[in-house]
Parts: sequence; structure tokens; C-alpha cells
Amino acid sequence: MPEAAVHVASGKVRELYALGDDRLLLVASDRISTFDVVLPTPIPDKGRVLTGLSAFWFSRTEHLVPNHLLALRPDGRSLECRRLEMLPIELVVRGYLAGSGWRDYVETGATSGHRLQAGLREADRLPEPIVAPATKAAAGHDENIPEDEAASLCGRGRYEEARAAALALYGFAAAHAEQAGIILADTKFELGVDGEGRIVLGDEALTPDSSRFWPADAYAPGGPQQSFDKQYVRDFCESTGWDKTPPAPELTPEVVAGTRGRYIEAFERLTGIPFARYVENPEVVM
Ligand code: Q0Z
Repeated sequence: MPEAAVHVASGKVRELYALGDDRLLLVASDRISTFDVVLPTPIPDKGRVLTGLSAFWFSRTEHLVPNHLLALRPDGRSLECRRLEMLPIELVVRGYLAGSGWRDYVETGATSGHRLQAGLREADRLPEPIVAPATKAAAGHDENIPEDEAASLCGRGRYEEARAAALALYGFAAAHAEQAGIILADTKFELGVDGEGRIVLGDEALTPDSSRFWPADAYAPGGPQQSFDKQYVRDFCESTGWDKTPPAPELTPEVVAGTRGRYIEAFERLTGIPFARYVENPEVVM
């Protein structure tokens, strides 16, 4: 008898189940959030696109950093994973100046303790990628913290190892995405420690929900960039006059179809695999 999956946590758009003591099942739904609010309208296949991308990156980067993936389920939206002892922080790698990194820079000239040159514009490429650790807030917003504070929370040795892993992963993925005409502006990694004390990549990785993907052909620093995946949703929500507090508006069929198309386009450009082949047999990304 296979062991029952016991629900242990819900994210905004994902569910986490325990498979016995040592394994977890991460299930990606078709829910979508924008401006931090989950929309009432799902995007068909979004969960499969994100799961397929995570599995693709895990399999392409295991030579750089070991990861928690044990198996990709035939439904294409569920990952069986090794249970890790997660670090108490997440690591954001920023190659470009956007989001809270940009806001911190405008206010202080620095982000996560990295002083940056004067005169940078929103969305400018940074001279080199920076690591910006953040605390994991149970509710509300993650808070950027200086690297010294992250090292205190994790232990200096573990932090340095996690930091090097995050930079290696970002460098690999940003170069790959660039070949596909996609700028990987920044991305968030969650790392943990396995039974042998090794630093292991966990959670989802290098998906549109954990990263900022920008279409390279529209890149125009000096202001906010188009989101590769969520731009239609954001534009539509803004056009309704919604005040960005729950409940969010229902999406129109046109916005759903356009957004689904963008997710599938991101999957196909990044993996080089037709999405229909993935649906037929998810193992094609491995
Ligand atoms: C990931 C999360 C989700 C809610 C815990 N391999 C692992 N070992 C231990 N813990 C985790 C993992 Cl992936 C872990 N989360 C994030 C995911 C729903 C929260 F799908 N929490």
C-alpha cells in the first residue's frame, strides 16, 4: 500500500504534503497571484508549466548544486522531494535592479548591505549579480537583511556555502535564459541541509513564480519592465480600477488564454521542448 499524503502546508498557489517521515510532495495548482493577491480565476496548466520548469532546472543543475528532487509524478504538477532542514532565510540573487532591490537603492544607495554606484536606473543590469538574503515571514512580506545577519542566522560556513550555490545557479540559469531571449532579472532560492550536512537546493527553482522573467526584446531600463508571464493579468487588473485589496477581479477568457500562452511560451523557450510532449510524458524534461 502506498503511504497516504498528509497535508502539511498551503502556499498562495501550492500545497505541501508529507509522504512518510522523509519525503514531501509539492503540488503546484493553477492559481495565480498578482499584487500579492490570489485571483479567483485559474490559469489552466500553470501548475504543470511551473513544475516542469523546476524539474528541468533541477536536472540541468545537479552538477552544480545537489537538489531535493526525487521524482516527477505523471500528473506533471507534483514533485516528490527529500525532506530537508531548511535554512531560516531565502536567498535572492539579483542581476538587475528591480523590486525591493530598486526601492532600497533609491532610499539608501544600497541593497542588503551592497553599496551600489550612484546613478543607476530602475531595471539596470548590475555590474555583477548580488546575493540579497531575506527572512521568511510567515505572513506579510519577506524582509531583506544584510549578509552578515544571514550568516549569523545560518552559521557562517553554511551561509557561505549556500551563497556560492545560489550564485552558481543564477549564473547558469541566466546564461541559459539569455539564449532563449529571456532576461532572468532575479530569482529566489530556498536551500536546506540534508542528513549528511550537505547544502541542498529545495522548494521550486527558477520558475516565473520565484523569479522575474523579462522578455529581452522589450528590455528598456529606466522604468518598470514587462513581466514575461503576468503582464496581461497586471494590465487587465489595473484597467478595471481594482484597488489591489482582496477580492481581485475575475479574469476574462482573453486574459486567461493570453496568460496561459505566455506560460507555455516560457516553458518551450527555456526547455526547448513542446509543452504537449511534457503533458504526454513529464519525464521528457529530466
Ligand atoms: C518547502 C512551501 C508549498 C507551502 C517547507 N524539501 C523540503 N524540505 C523541508 N521543507 C520544505 C521542503 Cl521543499 C518546505 N516549503 C514551502 C511549499 C506550500 C510551503 F508547496 N515549506
